[in-house]
Amino acid sequence: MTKTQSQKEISFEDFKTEVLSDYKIAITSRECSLLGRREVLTGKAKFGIFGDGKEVPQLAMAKAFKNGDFRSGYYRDQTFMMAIGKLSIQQFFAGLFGHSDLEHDPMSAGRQMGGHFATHSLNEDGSWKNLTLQKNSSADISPTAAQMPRLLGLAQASKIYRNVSGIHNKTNFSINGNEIAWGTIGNASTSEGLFFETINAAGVLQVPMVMSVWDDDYGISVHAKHQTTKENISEILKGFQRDENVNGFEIIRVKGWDYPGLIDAYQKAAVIAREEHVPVLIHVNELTQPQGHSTSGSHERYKNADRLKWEGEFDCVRQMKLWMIALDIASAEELDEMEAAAKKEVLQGKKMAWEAFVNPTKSEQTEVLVLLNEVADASAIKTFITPLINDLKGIKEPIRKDILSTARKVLRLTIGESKHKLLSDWILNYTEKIQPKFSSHLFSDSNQNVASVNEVLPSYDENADEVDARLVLRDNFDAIFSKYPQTLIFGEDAGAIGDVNQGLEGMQEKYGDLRVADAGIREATIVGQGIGMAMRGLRPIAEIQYLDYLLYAIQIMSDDLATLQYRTRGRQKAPLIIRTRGHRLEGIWHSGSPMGMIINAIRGIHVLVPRNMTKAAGFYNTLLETDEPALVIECLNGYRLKEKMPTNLGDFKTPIGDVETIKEGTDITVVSYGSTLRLIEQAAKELQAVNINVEIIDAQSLLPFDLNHDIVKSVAKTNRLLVVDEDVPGGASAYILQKIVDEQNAYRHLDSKPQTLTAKAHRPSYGTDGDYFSKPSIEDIFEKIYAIMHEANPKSYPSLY
Ligand SMILES: Cc1ncc(C[n+]2csc(CCOP(=O)(O)OP(=O)(O)O)c2C)c(N)n1
Ligand SMILES: [Mg+2]
Repeated sequence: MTKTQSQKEISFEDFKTEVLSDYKIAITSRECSLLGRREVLTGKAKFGIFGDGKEVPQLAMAKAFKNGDFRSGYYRDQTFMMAIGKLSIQQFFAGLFGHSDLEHDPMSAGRQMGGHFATHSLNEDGSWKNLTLQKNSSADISPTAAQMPRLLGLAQASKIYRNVSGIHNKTNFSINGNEIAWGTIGNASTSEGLFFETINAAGVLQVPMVMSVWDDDYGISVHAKHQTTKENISEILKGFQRDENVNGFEIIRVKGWDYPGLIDAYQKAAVIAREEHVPVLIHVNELTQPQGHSTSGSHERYKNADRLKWEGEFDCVRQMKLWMIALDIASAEELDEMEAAAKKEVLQGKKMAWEAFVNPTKSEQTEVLVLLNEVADASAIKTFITPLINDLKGIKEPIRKDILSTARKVLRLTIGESKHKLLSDWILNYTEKIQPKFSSHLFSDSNQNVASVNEVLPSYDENADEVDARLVLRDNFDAIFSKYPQTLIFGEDAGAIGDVNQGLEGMQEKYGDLRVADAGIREATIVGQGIGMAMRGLRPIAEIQYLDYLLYAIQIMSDDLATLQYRTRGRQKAPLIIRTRGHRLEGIWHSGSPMGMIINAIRGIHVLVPRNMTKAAGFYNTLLETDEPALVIECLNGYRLKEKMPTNLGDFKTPIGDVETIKEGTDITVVSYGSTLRLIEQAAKELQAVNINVEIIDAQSLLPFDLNHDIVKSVAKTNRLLVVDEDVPGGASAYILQKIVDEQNAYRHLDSKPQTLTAKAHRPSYGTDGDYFSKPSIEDIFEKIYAIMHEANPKSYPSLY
């Protein structure tokens, strides 16, 4: 009896200690929110969005969260991050101030506003850490519900690791697929399509995902009655509930201020997800927002007195405190003392974060002031410079903009003076040192980036047969799947029938339906699956059936995938390959080539536009040797054209960022890519007959573009330039023109106006005539080039019209 009693006592003691330690995290987090808001209102930080009112459920989630698990959440989760030991007080404030040093703000090095959390999956050199030894959070982004698509992939990775054998280096990422992906979302954000798309897909895929909805009845000022049918997300998702006969979700509802209830809910959810690989939805309701949505407004404007009173009473931290007192875990006085201590600690942490933030800039200010005084002393117009110096000197806590803009203003005043060079050197050095803090890591800096891969030409048997080009792709995919066990492909019709153009024919039979899989019609989450799985060490290829439907996924590519390396300053990566097919075929939604929109939306992802399937296959082979994301657009009208079958399948590599001259010529340089090149080749033959000798360059990759500046060398020879594509006027052709004329300085060599020839501004019309009157035709290309030659030499090339 005593033994049992003492065991019980010991366990009660342990329990007490654990609860008190949780409470300490909750009040520390709350204090950070309160002080954080004040820092914004006094002008030290620019914007604040905090996790107050959501503390207690996050403690429960953290308890169930294990090493190897991943979070994909949003800006309310500071308490969770603190509870898993990945966010200190000082780091919280460094993020709020926008400290551009990763040592201080490990979430994004000041690139994201505070409240956007991340852990480091990568070492400084871009290599993977062992993710099973740490708790992981994918990097948050601001667009509501945009954390959802990747959540699906983070969860699916566990399923792949558990069920697919032979994956290399698996133990760095998974231990038998036991990892859960934990999603968090606000109640209002569940109105987004991405939320519903993800929920449905997770139910279909049966992946270990625990989805928490933090429900505070509001989305900024908009009440649940405008957001959610029946004002209740778990009620309307009831149909997803699994039963003995059919798969689905486990759905749990719990009050956000009920600490023991929350702990039970999260423990239960974790077992279901981890062991059974069944997704769980936890609807956490009755949450509050003690300080309103963010620092940009006050909630008294839209919450009535009753609501505000209720929020005060049911504040989850207050309720936890009352519960602790009722259970005799601590007295009110003891808890008050804890709160006072937490307040002090937070204040101290904030001070340290502020000093660390301003001290480097203060010493830069001192340095530039010494220099500026020297420049002023030697200047004939010292009286004009001194006020600028005094203004800078007067700033107690300068930012870098103050320093640099003063130096640059003084520079203009000292042209021709003795110290001018000293100052200009300083400005250049300073900019070179500081600019990367804001601009580095758009792409991978590692030794596996695209620049690290050299071209390997396809090799051929002497009597190699010409085959349907889709077979080159198919056989190359076969080589890829056997060479890289961590690769998998999925998309609409990609599985059983082997894609709509049979580029994956037979692959599912050979490699199984986890590695070659059909997916629902849900482009955004197909890409999301890819992002999440790539973040966990797999090499997914997400297939989007047609380029025109990439628009459904462009948001997530732009907001999530393209920014991932950048927004974590190189501490997370998702080397996802997105495969699609496009350019001209038939009608508005099967002929699109909206390349300008794409390349401008997804800086941070490589965009590759192979002209045939051998080139495309070579890009896949290259990409699998790199650690960067890319979009590969195959030519929709090229699958049945004939190409020779290479012998080195899986090994030949198309270089990224290299152009290829596919026909040499002397009169004009024509730059294009993709399907259009075949028309240009035909037009060039016809132009040869009238003595116009065209040089044709295949850009091959739009991002990056002609890294060696080979096109300008061609223009230097021909002195004329035409860019042709199937995009709208001013689309990708304008980008290409800017690259060549502006960046490569081709204007110096031009004897004729550089021009573009594009599709019409409208979507391409249906049928052969629709194509002829919508997209550039062989005649259009012939005549455009002829007109340029006519203008240059009307005698030799008399006007056609
Ligand atoms: C796509 C998109 N639209 C609008 C916004 C602006 N916005 C930021 S938070 C928010 C409300 C979110 O409410 P909820 O999901 O309930 O989360 P809460 O802040 O209440 O925790 C809105 C509309 C955004 N960030 N992204
Ligand atoms: Mg809300």
